[in-house]
Amino acid sequence: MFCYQCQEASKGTGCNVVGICGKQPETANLQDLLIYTVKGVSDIVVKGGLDAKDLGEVNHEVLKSLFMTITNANFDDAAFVKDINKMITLRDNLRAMVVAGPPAEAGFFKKLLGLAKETPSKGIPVSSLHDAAVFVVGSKEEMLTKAAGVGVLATENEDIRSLRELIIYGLKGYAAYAHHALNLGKESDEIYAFVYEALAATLNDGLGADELVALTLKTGEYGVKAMALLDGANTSKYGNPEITQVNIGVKKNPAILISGHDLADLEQLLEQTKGTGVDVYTHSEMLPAHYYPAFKKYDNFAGNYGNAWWKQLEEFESFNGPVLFTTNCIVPPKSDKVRDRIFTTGASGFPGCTHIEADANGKKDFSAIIAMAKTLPSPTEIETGTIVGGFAHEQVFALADKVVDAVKSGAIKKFFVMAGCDGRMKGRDYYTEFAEKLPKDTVILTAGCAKYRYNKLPLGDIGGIPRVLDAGQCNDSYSLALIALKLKEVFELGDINELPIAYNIAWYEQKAVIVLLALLHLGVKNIHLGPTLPAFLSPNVAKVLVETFGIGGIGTADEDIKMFMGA
Ligand code: SF4
Ligand code: SF3
Repeated sequence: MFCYQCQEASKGTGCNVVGICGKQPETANLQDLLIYTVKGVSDIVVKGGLDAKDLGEVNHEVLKSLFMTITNANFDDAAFVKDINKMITLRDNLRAMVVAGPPAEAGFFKKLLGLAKETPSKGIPVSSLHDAAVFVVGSKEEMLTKAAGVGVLATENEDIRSLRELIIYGLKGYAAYAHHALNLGKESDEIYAFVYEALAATLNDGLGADELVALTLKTGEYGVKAMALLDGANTSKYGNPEITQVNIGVKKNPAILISGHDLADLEQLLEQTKGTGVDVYTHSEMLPAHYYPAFKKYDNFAGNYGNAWWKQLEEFESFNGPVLFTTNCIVPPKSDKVRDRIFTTGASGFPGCTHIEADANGKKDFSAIIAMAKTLPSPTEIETGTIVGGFAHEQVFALADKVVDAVKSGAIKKFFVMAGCDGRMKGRDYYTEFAEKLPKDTVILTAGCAKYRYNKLPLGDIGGIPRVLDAGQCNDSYSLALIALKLKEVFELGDINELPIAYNIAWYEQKAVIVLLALLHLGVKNIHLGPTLPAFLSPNVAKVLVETFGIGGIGTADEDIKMFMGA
């Protein structure tokens, strides 16, 4: 195995024995092969001139496959073998549409693509397709043998490899966001078309560093579109997030803990637990669900339990009830006792945990989780009180006058965007120290699980404006970008970088990569990224990012605050 897609990459270079995240070598290799297969699908779509609007189910499966390979989403080999087989079947049928030769499976076009009639074969020679579009494997052993030659290291030039992987990791985050939107019935052909374009480009040996740098920026442009799509899907269905006090203590009822990012899954769980005497608590990235008006009507939506994902082993122990993962981040459970209480759905999975599939209408049956909850004790209290959040774009726009006055009067000197991920690395204490030591006339704008490093600190407020404004999940970094653009308009500035906003972002997995690329596309400069720079940036690629965009790492909290405050 070789994997360097996340911030925990072993020795800062890559995991090659077993993942620091707990990913086993075979799982890593199967993930490589799945990505390769999806690249093959993209090669056929692009070279065959197929239109994403005709590709229905293929589009959906491509998103899901990319999503499954995100750090800490899915550790289940059986799920990957099944998905590789599914993607190979789709790939082979697509190929039959564009090359001369035997026809596709009977009914394929109608069944999977929703086409009324078969598209006439374009007759491109099969030899024009990449190996990814034609390779054959049967058993899991054959898959693993094939995987050994198609992973990250198959690209020898380290700069090309770095750029290809930067694009692919961005696409993984992008696919995750597009998949959440899809679960709420929102999709867009241009979002799919870009996945095919970009993945096919990563197979093209004719593309050099300049073309790949351009494609990286285009990935950021599409990242904005994917986040906007998801924002529209969430807010049109559940309303605009509003200022909310979230209970962090516990109630007496037995309960289910829901983690991950998928609001459609949460809605189904709340509907099914309503009136059953079972409460629902959020964990980690699901916390911001409390900010949406639509979920406030559920009396059993009891609060948020615990902290960021990496504390789950101890927090699941004391929660006592079952846990539902809708997405990453899963930490491999150490005891059977906890593992037996974990359920997964969507792109997430863990061997030995029950996986709940949707039926043909997208409905999920959570009755087994509810039944288990009823047999288990209620959660053990680990803290009490409330935390405040809900500062997504519309809520902040509603407060705009107050915010603008505070900036004009000098009550607020600077905003710090500290969005992104949290993680278990000791060096992340930096973010707590940084938040604590920031001057009292500064405000933190946050989103993603990075917030858990400072959202329970008594940082106070400035004239009623809390000093930590939480917009929501990592995808709600989109809100932070909209807020910045709004302030630029209000202050009549020509450049977003003239605003009193500094960017000190924590990253961990690939959703943070698409957020970063989206910010770069919006023209944001001088973003600081920590706790360490990505292992997948080669020295030359890192140099381009530093010279073109002023990307930097982090130092000590004291030095960095001085630097950001311009002292
Ligand atoms: Fe290592 Fe991160 Fe890859 Fe896991 S996802 S194997 S920790 S680089
Ligand atoms: Fe967190 Fe996994 Fe990235 Fe969605 S839950 S931000 S790490």
